[in-house]
Amino acid sequence: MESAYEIKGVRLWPGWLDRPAQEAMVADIRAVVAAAPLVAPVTPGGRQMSVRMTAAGRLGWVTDRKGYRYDPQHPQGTDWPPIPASVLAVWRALTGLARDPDCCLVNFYGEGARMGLHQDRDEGDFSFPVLSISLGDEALFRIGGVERSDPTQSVWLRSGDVLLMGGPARLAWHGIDRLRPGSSTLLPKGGRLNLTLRVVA
Ligand code: MD6
Ligand code: FE
Repeated sequence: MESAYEIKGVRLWPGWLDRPAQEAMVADIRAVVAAAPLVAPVTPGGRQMSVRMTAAGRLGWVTDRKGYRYDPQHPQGTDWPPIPASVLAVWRALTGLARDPDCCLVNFYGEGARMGLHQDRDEGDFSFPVLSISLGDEALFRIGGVERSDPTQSVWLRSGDVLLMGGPARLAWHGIDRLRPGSSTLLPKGGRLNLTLRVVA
């Protein structure tokens, strides 16, 4: 692993997961997706998001015409599968918290997918951080401040990188501008998985 560093108050651990750990985690996420299939979410405003999404844990974050919310069930009407132990281990190691996350949101980026600048603020208790794990193709992450108009910086997230948004950076605006297709061999058909772990309270 390279050494950890901070960018705009966000802590980054480049290469926290080595290749075997990444492969094991992908296998665990495949099992999650088998139980809770990826869906193409629609924003409350009716726009199709370019990522496909599912979740694990007590609650999953969903969006549709009715709004953004945490829901105890997948849109298909089943409970979400449990958060894999491999994923919980990263949360426990890097947050040091006794409290486990309620939600592991799973975002899949195919070619051309992106994530507009946003804040994660549907959780209800911002004293807990959000932890993010990147798997597969490299992605250009943009991070700003707590005001939408604050200046931003960009960093390429690579497979195995882990990022923690906590403290003053918890409500920072952030997004994914683009992927670098073909930059990783982790997912045989390409693309990127991003896992975000949240305490919903
Ligand atoms: C992504 N990440 O990396 C998008 N949210 O694909 C996020 O939206 C995110 O990296 C909250 C905390 C950390 C993140
Ligand atoms: Fe986010």
